[in-house]
Amino acid sequence: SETERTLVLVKPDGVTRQLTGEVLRRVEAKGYRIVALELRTADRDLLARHYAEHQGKPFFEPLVEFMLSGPIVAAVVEGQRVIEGFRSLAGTTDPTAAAPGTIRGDLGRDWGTAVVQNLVHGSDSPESAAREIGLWFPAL
Ligand code: DAT
Ligand code: MG
Repeated sequence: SETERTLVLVKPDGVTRQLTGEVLRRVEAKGYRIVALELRTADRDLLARHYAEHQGKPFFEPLVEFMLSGPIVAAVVEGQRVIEGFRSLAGTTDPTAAAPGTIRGDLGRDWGTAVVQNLVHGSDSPESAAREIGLWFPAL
């Protein structure tokens, strides 16, 4: 298999809870390489593009509002099969159900909010990764 790149986001809940280092530590300890890294506050247009697949769903507006609620750490991470590998490190979407040992399973929980706050984003396919890296790091 060839080297892949994926987009990793530490979402506003992760940055606010000061878990950025913990997330990046796990990425690096797994042996993946951080090739781009930025702390930024997103805007609505970027988030609408990023989450285009979820437009029209009941959690879309709460999701965008949550992602606008504070700074995000965006990273491009590289390695063999890193797209699948980071999704595995992150754990399943619902942090209550996510397996212990994963970022979401160890560090996340249900806070009773309209959108699931689960600390991190990882691209879900090579097509998504290319599209999302283009949105967040157009110069790469
Ligand atoms: P993932 O982030 O695991 O790829 P996704 O792409 O299906 O999950 O959804 C994007 C985010 O939206 C997810 O991280 C949390 C939130 N979300 C997903 N499904 C939800 C639901 N049924 N209710 C509330 N929030 C949801
Ligand atoms: Mg997704």
